[in-house]
Amino acid sequence: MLHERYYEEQKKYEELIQKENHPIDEYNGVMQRYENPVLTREHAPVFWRYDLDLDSNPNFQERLGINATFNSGAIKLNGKYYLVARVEGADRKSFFAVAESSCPTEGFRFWDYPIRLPDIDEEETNVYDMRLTAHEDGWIYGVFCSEKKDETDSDLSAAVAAAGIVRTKDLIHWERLDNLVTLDSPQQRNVVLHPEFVNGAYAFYTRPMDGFLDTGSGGGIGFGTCKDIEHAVIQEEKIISHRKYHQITEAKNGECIVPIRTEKGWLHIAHGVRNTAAGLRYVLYAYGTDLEKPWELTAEPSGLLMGPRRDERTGDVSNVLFSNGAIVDDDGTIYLYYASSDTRLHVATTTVELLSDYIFHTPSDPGRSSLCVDQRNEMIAHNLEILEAEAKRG
Ligand code: M1P
Repeated sequence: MLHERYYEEQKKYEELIQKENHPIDEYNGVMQRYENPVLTREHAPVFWRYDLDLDSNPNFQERLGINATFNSGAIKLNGKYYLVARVEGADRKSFFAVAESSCPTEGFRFWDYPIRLPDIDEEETNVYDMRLTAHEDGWIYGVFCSEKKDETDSDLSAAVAAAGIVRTKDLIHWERLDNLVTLDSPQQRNVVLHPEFVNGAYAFYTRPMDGFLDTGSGGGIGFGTCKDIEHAVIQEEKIISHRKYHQITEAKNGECIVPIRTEKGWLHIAHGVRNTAAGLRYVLYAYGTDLEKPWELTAEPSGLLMGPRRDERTGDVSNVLFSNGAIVDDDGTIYLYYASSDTRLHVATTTVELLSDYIFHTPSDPGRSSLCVDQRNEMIAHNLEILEAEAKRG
């Protein structure tokens, strides 16, 4: 026998999973948002949260609450769409769980059990933000943040972030490899594995940091290679997408998704962070790199691709858009899974063609208000000529 409330909660859960999702009425020619989040805390199965045993839980209380489901890796396998989400328990610890759907924009349902990662370090306190790379070597790699307390610092919140690495073929069996070592950077977060060998080596996008929160002297998104993925050591990181004064990346930035191969070069989506009186503001931006030399920047569109809008602005860590997963479908549609305010996960779509157009044809940030006005006025003047000619044509 089950508590009567179980049936109500289970009904709400099923209704949520089966809810349709539609594009919203907002246009910019690049990214199309959808009305409903694809994962929320309510997507966690009832049996993850409640003890269903009437003897030990006669009042049907939530025993192991879920606080949020957000930053998610993404991959398509055998015709199904998979998200490896960051699920945060009420206890503040994050873990990974696979959600599956036959539709990329709705219907995601968590598998019965969260992922049990091989536990290789008893000091590892928290794990989060897994990027999934289907590598040309045949493995699917998951690169994530592995966090532990900094015992050398008397500040109770001091921590050390490193890039943990796992690999799988089926999202069920996971093999844990050594954490990434970067000789020049004491801490790492937002590390992404490039999907192809580069000059015969594995290549990583890194985010060198001096400390846990501040990137300090870390200049932006780095690029480094290593021969041995099982004991990955990067000798040197070259900065490819720089933090810049008074731009969206001023405080820090980080690679979001696995870069997308096109004939014109690699398409990248990253996050940029600036400081404000209300705290840090995280937005998504895009850039392009050379096909043969992915460490060479070839296009740097001005400003943000997506920033927090409407309900996305508020949550546990407000004013944050963050992404660590996208799926490029067979027809060229890109499903970008992005989280808002460290609370819930959304989807937005574009195509390889549209994102490529955006990256390679959006002008760069000229760096100063005066030059930005010149840049805009030049476009306005040209547009007014076009409109005038059109008006004359009747
Ligand atoms: O809280 C916003 C984000 O903060 C971190 O990202 P970054 O290292 O760039 O500051 C991560 O903890 C991320 O999970 C989180 O969404």
